[in-house]
Amino acid sequence: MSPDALTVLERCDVLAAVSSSGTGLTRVYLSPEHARVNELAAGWMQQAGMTTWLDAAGNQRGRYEGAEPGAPALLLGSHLDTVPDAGRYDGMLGVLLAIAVVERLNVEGVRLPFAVEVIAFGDEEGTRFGTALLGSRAVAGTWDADWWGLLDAEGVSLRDAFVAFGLDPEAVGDAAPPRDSVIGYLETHIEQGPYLEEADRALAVVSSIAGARRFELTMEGVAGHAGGVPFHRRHDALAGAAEVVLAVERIAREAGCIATVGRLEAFPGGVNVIPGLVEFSLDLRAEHDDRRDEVWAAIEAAAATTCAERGLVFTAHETHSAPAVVASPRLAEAVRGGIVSTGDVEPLTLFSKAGHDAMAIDALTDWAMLFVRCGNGGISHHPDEIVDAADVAVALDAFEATVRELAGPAPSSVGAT
Ligand code: HGY
Ligand code: MN
Ligand code: MN
Repeated sequence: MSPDALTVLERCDVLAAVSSSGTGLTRVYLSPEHARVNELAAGWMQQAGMTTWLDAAGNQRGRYEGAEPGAPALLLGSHLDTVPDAGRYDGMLGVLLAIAVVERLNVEGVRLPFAVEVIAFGDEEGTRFGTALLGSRAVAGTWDADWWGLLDAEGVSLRDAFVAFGLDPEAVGDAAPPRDSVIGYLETHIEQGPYLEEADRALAVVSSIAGARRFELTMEGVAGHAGGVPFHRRHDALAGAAEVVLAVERIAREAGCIATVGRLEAFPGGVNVIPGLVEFSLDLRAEHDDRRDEVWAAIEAAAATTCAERGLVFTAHETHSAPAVVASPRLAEAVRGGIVSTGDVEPLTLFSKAGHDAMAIDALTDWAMLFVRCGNGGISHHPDEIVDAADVAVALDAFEATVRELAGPAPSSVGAT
């Protein structure tokens, strides 16, 4: 087992200990825990021979110069933030594998025809402010000024969180590099699904990433006495919301899309009170945006029927939208070559149902992704998320080979006899 693959896993454990919750792993954008893992990543980047800086959106950046100082850069990266009660490899593994690739180049004194930059994005999940990909959208130059008013669960605005983190909101545009200073983006990430485990393969090339839309939904009825109000007089917001939740599952399954209600809260919340209001979330994804949007229209229609039958009012507020994106054939071919170099002569290609920072970086430059098998049936966004050390080792070799493949044939050493 290569020592650097074991180091990657040890560093995943070090990062997993940096959590805002006493139990489990939760780390959100622009938090003290985010600042701490940025410091750790910066130290490992410096050890790998990189110059480091915190960019204008709070992403931790590192740069390893090419043969010519100031050359355009190949970007490698993933994210350091997590969902609540997360696993320790979603995002973190990709950042640490990127650093390990640079460390290998540095140890050998290899300088490529391009620079290599590693980006540890600060907010891929959107856990704190609801809208996802904030760090990578800043790097892509697609920051939306409307986001400054987004509030977290404590009522802190994104703008105030920037200032508290030591960032200048007016300078957020500085996180985006000039387009001609970047030659592409590569991300290694756990699959977060069961397909590699079922196929008994360690790695795969990603073909495309599902487009996603997220909503905050409400169902409003009339609160009332759980004993005194007969059924025919009820406007039970929770019964109505439950019908919508099941319609979401039915409609998405029939359409071959993926939809999840991850959060639901009934108010006023008394066991002897008919719920008058339900607030719930919707995460909707599909390989093609038009299909996803058709499913959303069908869900809205189903909600309208429920409201008509039960005398309820349904509202929807969209909190996030990211279009489906397709990997660059050029870069995906290099990833495929990297996998082949590890002995897997017919690499699998998978469509990613999970979202990734590459979705945002697609607006800046070409991208490709390398998937790594995760065990336990591919469980993720869960403390039982797990990877096999041997798979991490082969992923590191494949990732390094991909970067070197993009650099072209190794220059023959001058004066060789
Ligand atoms: O939600 C996702 O698919 C990603 O893990 N943020
Ligand atoms: Mn995730
Ligand atoms: Mn992720």
